Amino acid sequence: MGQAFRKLFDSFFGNNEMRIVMLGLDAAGKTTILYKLHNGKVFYTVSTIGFNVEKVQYKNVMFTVWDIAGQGKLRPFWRHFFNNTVGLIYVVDSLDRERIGIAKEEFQAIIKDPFMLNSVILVFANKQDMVLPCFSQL
Ligand SMILES: Nc1nc2c(ncn2[C@@H]2O[C@H](COP(=O)(O)OP(=O)(O)O)[C@@H](O)[C@H]2O)c(=O)[nH]1
Ligand SMILES: [Mg+2]
Repeated sequence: MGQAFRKLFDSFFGNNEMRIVMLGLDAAGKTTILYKLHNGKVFYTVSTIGFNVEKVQYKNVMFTVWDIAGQGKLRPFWRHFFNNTVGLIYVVDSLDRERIGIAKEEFQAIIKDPFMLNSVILVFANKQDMVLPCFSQL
């Protein structure tokens, strides 16, 4: 997965500085993906509104990552992060069938935000390595 991600980013992005937000429900795999971009340096900031934000610089791309709570509590604060972002990576845990509806609702709310209207969007169906063994048992 890490190799594929690195190749994707290397081919898409030039040298301009840009900001990308990576969002998803907790345990979707966001932090793991960040660490797979292993040239980057991950640092954490605890914001005043009480949730953890991770940031990593990979080449010329600054990623800001946080968990979507699923109850819309953080929505009023999104615009502080969405401003000036060129893209959204929305990470979904392909195994988490129970919360797929919540993941969908949150995604729809995010892409309706006025700051996201011109953003490029990637929905990353994570944990595919676990999905295939499930299918083979059917
Ligand atoms: N099988 C599998 N597990 C993964 C994958 N990505 C992340 N995980 C696991 O999912 C759990 C949550 O990952 P984490 O990166 O902390 O999720 P976050 O809350 O979105 O940052 C951890 O136990 C990871 O090892 C993947 O592609 N496949
Ligand atoms: Mg995390």
